[in-house]
Amino acid sequence: AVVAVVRWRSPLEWNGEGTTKHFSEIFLGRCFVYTQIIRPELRNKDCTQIMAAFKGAFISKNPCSITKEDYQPLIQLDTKAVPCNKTLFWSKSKDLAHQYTWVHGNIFTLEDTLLGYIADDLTWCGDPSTSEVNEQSCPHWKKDNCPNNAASVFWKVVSQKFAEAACGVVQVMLNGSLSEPFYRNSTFGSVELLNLNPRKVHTLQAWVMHDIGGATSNSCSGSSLNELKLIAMSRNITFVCQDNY
Ligand code: N1C
Repeated sequence: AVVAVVRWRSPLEWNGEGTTKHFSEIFLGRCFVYTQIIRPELRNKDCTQIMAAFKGAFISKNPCSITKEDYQPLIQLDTKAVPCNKTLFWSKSKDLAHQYTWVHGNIFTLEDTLLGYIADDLTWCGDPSTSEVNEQSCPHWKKDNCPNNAASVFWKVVSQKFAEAACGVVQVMLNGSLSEPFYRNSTFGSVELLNLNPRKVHTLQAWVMHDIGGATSNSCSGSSLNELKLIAMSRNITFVCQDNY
């Protein structure tokens, strides 16, 4: 007799942390908190449909070959844009930026929008051999040489959309304690800055933050901020910089 040996293929092992435990419950919980409580004008959004579109981008796929197109069905479900003059970008200053928008109440980072709010601090990936998320491990972009992993591509896609939608004056909070507060390869430098629409955005205002009680600095006159200024100016966007805001 011929015996077919069907081997169960277990998910590949990667060097990064696996999908956040209780991913689906956290996803739905955050989606309902956002659409029912934080922005009740979104109360008719279908969180189950949003999660299905999100998972559809990476479930059952090679987690290192995710494309921007994979996230298009999800992006199309999120329609609400931030009002003009209310967009805040940040780079290497996430916690402070979020504390600021939380206290201020009327200025928005990407994590104050639906998709950013849901995905913030979560990890996720799939595997070609199953239709489940991989809770064991996910690719580490560097250690696994995997730039096109599910999370990195997601942040690229949503950051691009967030920047394209911005209008009026836009703000960016930078970390003045770093030698390069503006870093060209960051998401802000490589995606958001280049996707601002100069027909809609007239001014980019940088706030360079420093540790309270620490030394003040003059980063605005340094070479890193000058590089940002030149890129903004070449794109016909007025650049304003303020140290120690
Ligand atoms: O690479 P960065 O910062 O410059 O990206 C920040 C920039 C912000 O203005 C956001 O609009 O890009 C957007 N963004 C997020 O909102 C975000 N939330 C969580 C980009 N990345 C985001 N993350 C995760 O932090 C993601 O895993 C990414 O790789 C880091 C980038 O943080 P950074 O280097 O401080």
